[in-house]
Amino acid sequence: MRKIIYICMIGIIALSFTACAGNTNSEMSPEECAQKYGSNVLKICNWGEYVGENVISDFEKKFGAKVIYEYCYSNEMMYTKLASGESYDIAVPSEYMIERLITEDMLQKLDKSLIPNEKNLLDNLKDPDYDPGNIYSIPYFWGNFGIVYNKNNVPKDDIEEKGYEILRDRRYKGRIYIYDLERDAFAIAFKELGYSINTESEKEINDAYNWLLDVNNTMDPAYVTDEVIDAMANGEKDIALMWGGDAAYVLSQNKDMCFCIPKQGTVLFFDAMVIPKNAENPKLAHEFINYILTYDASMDNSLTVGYASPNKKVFDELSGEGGKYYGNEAYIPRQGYYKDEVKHDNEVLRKKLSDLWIKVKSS
Ligand code: N2P
Repeated sequence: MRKIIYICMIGIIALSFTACAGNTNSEMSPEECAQKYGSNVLKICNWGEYVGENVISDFEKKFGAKVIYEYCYSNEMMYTKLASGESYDIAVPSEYMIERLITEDMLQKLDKSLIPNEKNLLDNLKDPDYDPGNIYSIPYFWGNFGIVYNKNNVPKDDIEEKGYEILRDRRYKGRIYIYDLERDAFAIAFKELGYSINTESEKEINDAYNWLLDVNNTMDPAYVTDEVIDAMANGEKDIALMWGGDAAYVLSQNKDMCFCIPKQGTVLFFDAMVIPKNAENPKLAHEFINYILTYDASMDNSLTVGYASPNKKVFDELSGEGGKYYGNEAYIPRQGYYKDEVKHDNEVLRKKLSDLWIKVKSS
């Protein structure tokens, strides 16, 4: 079991970690924090199972801060919260949502003089297409989408040959988990059919819809979010579509589990920290971004949840010989494969996929 317990209550749970005034480990008192940053409260919106065991409490101790930490389980949910005026100091959307938030003028430009640890980033995460120059965002985790499978029940050769088509192999009926995110579920259908995950073609979207419909109607899949992590670590089903980081954790817990990134291509994603326009404590938000890029916080993050670190030293150590994720193919994102793609914001997909995904799941 992960130490961070997954709690699901209509998808959203707010946890408040209150700094203990007078804590002897504090480097800054809450009063000093409030004086320096204007307030000692920092409100964060992040994915579930996505932060190191001590990352928040250490930040609170070091800066005398009180962190209010809310979970979001999709980019669309994050967007809805921000667009409805809810105020966060930090949010951690994926690249395609960052594109949308920039276009809609919902983010603050970062003050790089407050983020000297930006120098710790891996080279390939600097100056990304979705935010040239990292003007609005600093990477938090990155990785692939792929298939976790139980090697005792699903032959390696078979899954490597079939890729996503394994999801329609009747031998695995009722033995499959599908991650409940519309852009990613459609992405695997697009890839299986040889299309771009960013297609705007009505025919291609319709073909992908029919493919997913067929999987739904013939294979009896279970649609899940983060509960899939412990379920696969416990070997409850044979096949699961999962994020690389969650998969890395599963593989580190259960030696029967393997990870396959299909030859049809997959999603390469980048989740990054942004400061929304209406943030109430942007100064402390900059401090948090800088803190996440430290060796200790980055190490705790990746060690706890298994996602690839944006911090070069941490990434190299964990994936290198002797590192916790050495040889763990789920931790190290596949780069440079010609069929892999990064999602882009696209109005056509945005409008259609949400409706079609509901139809798939309720068919
Ligand atoms: C789930 C985190 C998913 C992040 N634990 C993918 N962007």
